[in-house]
Amino acid sequence: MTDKQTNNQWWKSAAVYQIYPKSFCDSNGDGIGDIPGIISKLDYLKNLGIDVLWLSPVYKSPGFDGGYDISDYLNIDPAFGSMGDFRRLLEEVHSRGAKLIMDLVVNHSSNEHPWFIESCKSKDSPYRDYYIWRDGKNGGPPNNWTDFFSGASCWEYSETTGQYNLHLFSKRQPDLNWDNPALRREIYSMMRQWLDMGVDGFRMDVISYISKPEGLPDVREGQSVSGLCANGPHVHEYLREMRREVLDKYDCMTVGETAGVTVEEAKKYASLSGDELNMVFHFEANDLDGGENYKWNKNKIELPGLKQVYTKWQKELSGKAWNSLYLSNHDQPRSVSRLGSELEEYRERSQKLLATCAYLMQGTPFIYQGEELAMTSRRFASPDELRDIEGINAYKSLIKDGLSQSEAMEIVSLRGRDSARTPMQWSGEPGAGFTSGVPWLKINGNYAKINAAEQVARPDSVYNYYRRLIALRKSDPVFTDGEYVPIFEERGDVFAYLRVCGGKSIAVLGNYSAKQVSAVVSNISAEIMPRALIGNIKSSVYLTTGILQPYEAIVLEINA
Ligand code: ISL
Ligand code: CA
Repeated sequence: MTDKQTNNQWWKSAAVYQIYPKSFCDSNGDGIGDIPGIISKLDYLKNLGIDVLWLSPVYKSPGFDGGYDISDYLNIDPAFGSMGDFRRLLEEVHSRGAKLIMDLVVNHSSNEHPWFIESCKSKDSPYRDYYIWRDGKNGGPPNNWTDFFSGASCWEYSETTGQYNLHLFSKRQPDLNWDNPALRREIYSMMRQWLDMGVDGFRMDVISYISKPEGLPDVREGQSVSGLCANGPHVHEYLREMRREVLDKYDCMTVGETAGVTVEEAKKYASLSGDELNMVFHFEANDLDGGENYKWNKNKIELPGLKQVYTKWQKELSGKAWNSLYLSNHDQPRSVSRLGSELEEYRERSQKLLATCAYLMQGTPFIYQGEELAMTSRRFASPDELRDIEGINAYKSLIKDGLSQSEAMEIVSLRGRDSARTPMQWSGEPGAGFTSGVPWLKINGNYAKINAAEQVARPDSVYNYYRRLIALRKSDPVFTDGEYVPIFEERGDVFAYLRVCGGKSIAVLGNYSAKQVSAVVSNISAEIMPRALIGNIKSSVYLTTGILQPYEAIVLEINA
């Protein structure tokens, strides 16, 4: 039954945890995280209060883009384990009352997928139209598009048939042709097989790019390939079809990764009427420091811009569509390094602040592995330490632009994707409790200090704060249903809002600066004694003085 029929929108109050399997827990010492490793940590996640696990791809893949290049959608990559291991994981997750969603990467496949291999063989292959093939133009590629990872042409020439195929990402990730009904049927059938096995839904990789613009026109001055391909002419039609053909038949949860989505588009993708997806990830917050256009810089995200984005999405989607709430993921720098403070006195406190302010807005919270420990972005010293195709290419191009090795490595460490993909820090033991072997990507050197074993045992740790925060969110419908009302909107140091529902008001206050600030909520009158529901400072003086300490967050019930 669907959520439309049952009105059981369990995903609205759920807390989701993203696992990047390669870096989560290695059970057999080969340096690569695996499914048995995940199983061994389920109690850690259960204790945190997680309802849904999202696994980044574990399908068979040559691994040129961390598994986002899939060569077999129906099997598990041997590096992660077997199908038996996967079924056991699913059972163990379900037996703890939790759910599991898979990453669905269907804008493109790997160039090693049998469909693509067949597609290359001849123009008459039944798989030819599973991909996007075109003749060249004026002795070159069909248009002037460049790919997201190398900056070279999006078109790969094939000698065999004398045509080019399109790839928005690397050339090892040819784009699938969603305009072909046979391809769509194949994908729906594959999705049904996972759902029939018991999987509880999907996170859909760059799903906003699946419908390419009519005629594949050249990018003109001021346009981008991403802008041209996002939210294409048939994307909503295809998602509605997917909803009818697949999703409506299951009680599942879907979140679309929708690069280039605007609030207007999000209202269609994630409409509460339930025609397409349950929610989407937008990029407007993370793009504030450069984003899609050009992220290889040292720009900082400033609070005023961030508040504007948060508030716009909260207000615009209210009553119409559903928000996702995330601070970072496997493509973004660590949130504490980017938006909080790495200074030892403030690192834990600022991570707690970020979580409090982000996750008490309206929407479904997503926690990226290690955030609950305030893990930091790793700084890499030399290019041979990098593993990510995007970062490696960016390093080369920064060097070409004239930067020194250390300047280029600093930027790639700050903004590249490897920095947040380093192995989970489970303990202070060698290998950080992640592996007994050599990790596939260097562990952050601070694991002796920042690790799960230490934090689980310490009541005021980030981990235990996240546990209380998740429990608080679930304790009262005001956190799911309450209206979002921004306060102190004009301030550049404080992010604050009310959640209001049925005569109840909650105030969430966060000081994003390293200074003490005064922030008295005007509608707390003398007769109303506010009660602090959670806060990141034990000796807070806020209730008596209205003063917030550096990076303080406090949540008040103001008229109970
Ligand atoms: O990481 C990015 C830029 O630095 C993003 O633009 C990213 O490429 C975009 O968010 C799409 O991400 C997803 O699809 C990619 C994959 O590499 C990412 O890991 C995945 O999250 C291609 O499948
Ligand atoms: Ca392993």
